[in-house]
Amino acid sequence: MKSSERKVALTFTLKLADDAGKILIQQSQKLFNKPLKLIHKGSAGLASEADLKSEELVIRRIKKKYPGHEILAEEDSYVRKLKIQGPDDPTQLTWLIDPLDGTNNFLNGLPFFCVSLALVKGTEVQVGVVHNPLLNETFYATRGGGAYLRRRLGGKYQTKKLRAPVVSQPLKDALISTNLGSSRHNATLIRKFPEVRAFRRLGSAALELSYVAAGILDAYWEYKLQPWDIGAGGLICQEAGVPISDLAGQTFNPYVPSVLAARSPLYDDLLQILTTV
Ligand code: LIP
Repeated sequence: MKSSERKVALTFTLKLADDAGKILIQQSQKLFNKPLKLIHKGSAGLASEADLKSEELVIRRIKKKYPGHEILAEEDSYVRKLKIQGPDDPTQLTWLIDPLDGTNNFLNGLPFFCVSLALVKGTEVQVGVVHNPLLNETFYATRGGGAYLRRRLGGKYQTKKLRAPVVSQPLKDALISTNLGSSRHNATLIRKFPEVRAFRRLGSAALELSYVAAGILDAYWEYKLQPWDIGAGGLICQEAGVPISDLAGQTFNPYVPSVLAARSPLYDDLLQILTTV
């Protein structure tokens, strides 16, 4: 993909994420007074009217602008019972769509959720946008073009380039987000984990990765994720220069369901702990 094509795709994706975010705000207003219709997806969790409406807009716009591209969207893939795997063709262009990442937060009224959109060639993410409509914060990146955070605060727009912080802060001072405590983590890991400043469990993989890229969190890892959870946030980390891989230390690939992102040199310490405990 040419850099000019990535730029066009980025402009399109930023607008799309913003419009999908407006749907989430409307749905959040509706949720204030009455519950939304829910879909129970078993082990795949919950979805709501908000997820469906946001996803419907995103798919419709992508199909119109890029009719030749593949689409892998969270709710649609559940309905179509798609087997989630990477493409055989390394040149295939696929959109990874999470119309509402942090559904549980959203439904409980916890204001930490986003729209996460990524365009991937083969298994290599080309464009990624993570938009938090409540905070008006958008993290975005293009392959080779850097990662950025744009926000609107008090009516003023600010944009900054994200660069991996080089701080030799020890693990005991790190602020880490992970789903420690869920059944996906074994009890031994929790018991044996060295002292850290604090653990968080924020509930939106896309935002958590973006927060590591921005230096807001020192590290994030999680197991059993889906490509639409980590595609955009993964590229944002890579472009910010933050080390990211799967939990076996292999190069980041959105189709591999585990992820570890941490600023250097914590990344090495954490990988060591997570692969040996
Ligand atoms: C969720 C993630 C969350 C993770 C869940 C789920 P959803 O995405 O971002 O952090 O723990 O497994 O995938 O379902 O809210 O879009």
